[in-house]
Amino acid sequence: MADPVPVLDEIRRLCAEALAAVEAAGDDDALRALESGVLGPEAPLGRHLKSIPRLPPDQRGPVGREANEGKRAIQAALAARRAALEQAREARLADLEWVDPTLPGPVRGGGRMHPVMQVCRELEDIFLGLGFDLLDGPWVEDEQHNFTALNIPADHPARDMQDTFWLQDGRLLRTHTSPVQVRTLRTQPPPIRAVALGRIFRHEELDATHENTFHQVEGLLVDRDVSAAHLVWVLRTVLQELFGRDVEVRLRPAYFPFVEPGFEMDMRFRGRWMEILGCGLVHPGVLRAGGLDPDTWSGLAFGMGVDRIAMLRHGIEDIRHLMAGDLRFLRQMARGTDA
Ligand code: FA5
Repeated sequence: MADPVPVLDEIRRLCAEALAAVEAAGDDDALRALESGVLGPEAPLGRHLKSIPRLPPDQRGPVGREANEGKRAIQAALAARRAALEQAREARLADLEWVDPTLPGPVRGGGRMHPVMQVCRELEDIFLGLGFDLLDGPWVEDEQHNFTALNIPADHPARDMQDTFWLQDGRLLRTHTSPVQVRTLRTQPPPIRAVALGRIFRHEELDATHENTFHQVEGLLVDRDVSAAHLVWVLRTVLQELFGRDVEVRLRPAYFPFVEPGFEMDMRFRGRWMEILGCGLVHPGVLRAGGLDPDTWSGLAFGMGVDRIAMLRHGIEDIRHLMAGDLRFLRQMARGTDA
């Protein structure tokens, strides 16, 4: 029969050791190991608890009380330690997530506007200032809008002037912005004063002034008694706004089936002439295709190569730089961080 005093001392010692170990435990795993190592049925304290029924009746009370109180104290210490560890973990996470909104933000390289887009925005501003509306048209067009309604029927040699990317369904990538003329005539009553800026596509042989993907600004003005003098005034005003007073341009007669008369305008660049636009007075057949009576209405139209304007603007010697996407090149023409 065991002497109760040494048993009680041993239980107290076991409990004190267990409580100290719980206090020192650094994580959940350590707490779990302690729990089974101290309170499990095969652990010393567990064995004492199990032995209570076999003790003499006068010892059962004190040993049982001591062992059960110790067990409860250890369980409470385990729960408290678990809660403290969890709190510390949350505090660490909160520390990591803490943001000081008063600190300056990270410095990022700002975007820059592409030189062609810079010219597009400037042209938009100038035309808006002259009272023109801004229009848009689809890149994928049909033959009717791109050619037929512009007086270029299927067998017309003028189709060869704009080598075309055809889609399998018979549609095409627009070869100029002039289809927007057709769309506008069909949907807007005159008087009309509108421009459309956008991307166009031609199956071109590439060189320093010819790309296969480039941009045009199409202009259309329809009113009564529109003359070539109005055309020249609009173009000269726009170019002077863009380049200043000393712009040197020349107008040459040219053939486009959708205007009559038709012209091309060149601008002096590095001592040579560079063609920048086609223009003319809207052909009566185009007005008629748009539902207007050519005896009442007349119009002027032009299509300007925006990429070539960007070349003149920045002194770029080869148009192929513009769509090549080389940032070292583009950064030289960067304007601000307003892109
Ligand atoms: C046309 O595209 C006509 N639609 C313009 C027009 C509109 C005439 C309204 C009359 C009335 P053209 O093919 O010439 O015309 O092109 C017009 C301008 O686009 C040219 O003057 C040139 O500045 C530019 N351009 C033409 N082909 C290319 C190319 N491959 N790469 C870069 N720019 C080009």
